[in-house]
Amino acid sequence: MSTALGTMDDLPEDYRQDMAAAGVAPLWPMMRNVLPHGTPQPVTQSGSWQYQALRPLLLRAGELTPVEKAERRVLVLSDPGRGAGAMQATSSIYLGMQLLLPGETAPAHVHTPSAVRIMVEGQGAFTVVDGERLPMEPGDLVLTPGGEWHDHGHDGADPVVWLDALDLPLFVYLEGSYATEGPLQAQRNRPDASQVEYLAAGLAPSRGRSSARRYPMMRYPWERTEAALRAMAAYGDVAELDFVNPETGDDVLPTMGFTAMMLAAGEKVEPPIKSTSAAFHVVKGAGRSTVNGKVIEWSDKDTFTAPVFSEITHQAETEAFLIFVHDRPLQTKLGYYEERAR
Ligand code: GTQ
Repeated sequence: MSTALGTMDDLPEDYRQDMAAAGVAPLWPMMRNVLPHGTPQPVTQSGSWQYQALRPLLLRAGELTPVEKAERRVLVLSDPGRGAGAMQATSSIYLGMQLLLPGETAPAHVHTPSAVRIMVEGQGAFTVVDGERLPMEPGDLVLTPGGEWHDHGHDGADPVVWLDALDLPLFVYLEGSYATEGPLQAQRNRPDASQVEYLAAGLAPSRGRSSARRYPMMRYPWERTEAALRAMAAYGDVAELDFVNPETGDDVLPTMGFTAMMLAAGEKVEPPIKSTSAAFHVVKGAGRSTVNGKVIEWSDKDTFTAPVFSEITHQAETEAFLIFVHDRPLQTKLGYYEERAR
């Protein structure tokens, strides 16, 4: 096994210039940068965002920038490891807090990345995806898969805020990110599929009559998620539930996965070290988490992140509900998802 690899300084200046002129570079001085031993060396650093600090900034954006001038009125949560202005929260996950004021409309568009909304505050907003009107109530998870037309509207009386999670960094990296704008969609006169075809877990439209869509259910109402977590906790099970496609049982999207978790007051959990990066959003409750030694105090509507291979501990002070976004679906497809004992 090689230990000390040759460096750039070992090479004569004229050879370095000739390589650069020929458009090549030696691998060996860079080998450990691109292939470090044992674990990756993430650029991402754990970040945390208190909702009480973001909320006034968002409302100010509402005064300063009309939605027509923004298309999407969003404050992006920038990874501290990449610095101010970073358009990503982890290597693969983009997070943004989006504000919609009463009566506003965010115009229809379609893009290659997928988006998921976790509703944070306010009543009366909705997203229309491929003609299906998806109501957005606090804690709801709403999917906007890549390639599906979507626009947002707001019939309520108070500002509405939600957290956007997108696989945008991947698409930017692949030079595959783009959007197309279009007219507002006509809405089908029918409640969304979570209230009709997929009203109950374990029941799906009869195979003879339906040909399942790729994304059959695009809204996961919070009250059902909370009830299911409470039932598991009441019987002593680890109260963690993955959001899945009700037809296939697969993760809801090809790249990003979403997991809801409940912690009882005082409960402490130490999950294994995972190869995924993650973002945690506190639906309600208070507690503290440690990410690679950094202590993050959290309460209602706060958000924090963890880079790949983080050592994470969660400790709830009150009963707490969190939803976390991770890239396990992508890593599983690429064949390298991994968990390690701590
Ligand atoms: O709501 O469609 O945070 O297109 C970033 C890009 C939200 C959206 C974002 C988007 C959207």
